[in-house]
This record gives sequence, C-alpha cells and structure tokens, in this order.
Amino acid sequence: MAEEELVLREVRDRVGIITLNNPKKLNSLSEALVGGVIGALDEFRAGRVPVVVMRAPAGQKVWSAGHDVKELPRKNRDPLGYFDSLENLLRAVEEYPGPVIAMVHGSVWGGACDLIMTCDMVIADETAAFAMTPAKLGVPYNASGILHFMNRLPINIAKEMFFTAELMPAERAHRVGIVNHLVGSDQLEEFTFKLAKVITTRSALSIEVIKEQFRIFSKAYPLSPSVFERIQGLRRRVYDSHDYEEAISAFLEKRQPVFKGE
Ligand code: YXS
Repeated sequence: MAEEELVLREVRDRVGIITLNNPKKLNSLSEALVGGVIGALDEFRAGRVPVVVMRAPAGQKVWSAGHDVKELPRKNRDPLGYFDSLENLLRAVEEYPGPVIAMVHGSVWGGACDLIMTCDMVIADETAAFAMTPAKLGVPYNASGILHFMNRLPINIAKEMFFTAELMPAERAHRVGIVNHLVGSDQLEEFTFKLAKVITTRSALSIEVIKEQFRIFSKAYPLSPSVFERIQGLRRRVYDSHDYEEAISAFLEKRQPVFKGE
C-alpha cells in the first residue's frame, strides 16, 4: 500500500483526523505508516489546523499492535534510537502546535502505547486496552519513553505496565489516568469530536504556547554526562544480549522466548 493509503487524513470543522489505516497489519507502526502520520501532521500544521484526532478505523479489535517487529534490528543496534521512526513519530506529536487527541477503540501495544501516552489526551471506549511490551521483546526501552509514563502515571503503575507487559483494561486505564474519558463505543466519535470542537473555539496561539511549556517542563530532568553514558551503556547491554535477539526471533517464529538473563 502506498504511504498515503496506510494513513487517511481529513479536516472536519477545523478538526484534523488521522486514521491509521493498515488493519491487515494491525496498524503496526512501520516506517511507511509512521511516515504517513508525520506527513499528515505536517500538512495540518501548514494548514494551521488547531486540533488533531488520531484514530483507527471503526470496529477494529486492535488500535495498533505497536512497533513493526519485522523492522526491529535483529541484534547489536539500538532499536529505539533518537532518529528511528517511532521516536520521530512521538516527537512529531509532542511538537504539533495544538492538542493531539487519541481516540481509542481496541487494544494498544508497545510503541503504540507510548504514542498514546505522548498524545495530549486519550478518549477511549470499553474495548480499549493498553499493554507496554518491551520486557516481552527484550527491549531496554529508552529515557524519553519511560518519562512519558512517569509524567502521566504513579511510578508503581508505570512499573507494573513495563514489568508485566500485560493488557490493562479500559476501566482501570481510566482509573489510573491513562484515559481522560471512558465512554460507550456508540458515543466515542461524538464525544471526541465534541471535545475537539470546544478546543477549536479557544485561542490556538495560547494553546500552542501552553502545550510547548508542558513539553519543556515534562522533560526538565538535568542529567550529568556520566549518568547519561551509564544509561546508554546499560541499554546497550540489553540490545546486545542473547535475550533481545531471542525475543525478536521468538516473536517472528511465533513461539515463546526462552530468556537467559544475558
Ligand atoms: O502471521 P502473519 O504474517 O499474518 O502476521 C500476524 C502477526 O505476526 C502480525 N503482527 C505484527 N507484525 C509486526 N509487528 C507487530 N507488532 C505485529 N503484531 C502482529 O499481524 C498478523 C496478525 O497477528 P495475529 O495473528 O497475532 O493477530 P491476533 O488477532 O491473533 O492477535 C492480535 C495481537 C495484537 C494480540 C497480536 O498480534 C500480538 O500480540 N501482537 C504483538 C503486540 C506486541 O507485543 N507489540 C509490541 C511490538 S514491539 C514494540 O512496540 C516496542 C519495540 S516495545 O516492545 O519496546 O514497546
């Protein structure tokens, strides 16, 4: 599928709508699909669209299956480097000069869960569920991704998500704060667009600068060079490990991984 078909884009009453449109691949965040989302955000930015809703097609069981595992490096390379597609996508959402609202029906996995945590708000229905999967895939994750969760959740809840990689159902996700509003699936679209429309009536200039202040302060963590280098060294130990290579192979071979802790 061409990039533009993987992602549908439209503007309705000054609300930008981005639809992840690769249900065959469960909207896994391939480079091509991510390119389509970033392209849509760039187009909306050029058109001064004040608010964006990101969604999957109606009725899908899976909102997004996360990073396209087939595009993860097999070994000895950081799977989530600064310039990798998932990271480019998360920064594009954070830097969009207006709210990006995730409208969620279906399950959300791994890098897509980080995408949800990076969106400015989440509106979900009872079918939504959220799983953070690096520990299943042998991935060390990365500092900015972990901060997305720490900024939104009590640290014990964030740790539970990372350490169990289990699906968190919609009701609990709402209770702990991942989801702003939990509504019935028959009201999801109407509720989301009503909230987005309210935002289009507010000062876009004020919202743009307020959102940028939230972004700056949510990342305001001074790190000494040696701490930064230690984190990079620890992460490299993971993505250079047997366990990382085994986890990716096991996923592709559709079997359970056998971790050795090395
Ligand atoms: O067998 P075929 O070739 O049709 O392909 C299957 C799956 O292999 C494929 N698929 C994926 N391909 C690449 N990347 C993915 N993330 C991915 N997920 C699925 O899609 C075809 C249909 O999948 P299938 O048969 O399993 O569908 P299902 O309805 O039985 O189950 C739906 C899911 C989502 C429960 C299941 O597909 C699943 O558990 N997918 C993996 C979810 C996941 O762990 N995602 C994390 C990816 S790694 C990532 O995001 C970060 C690096 S991290 O882990 O660090 O957060």
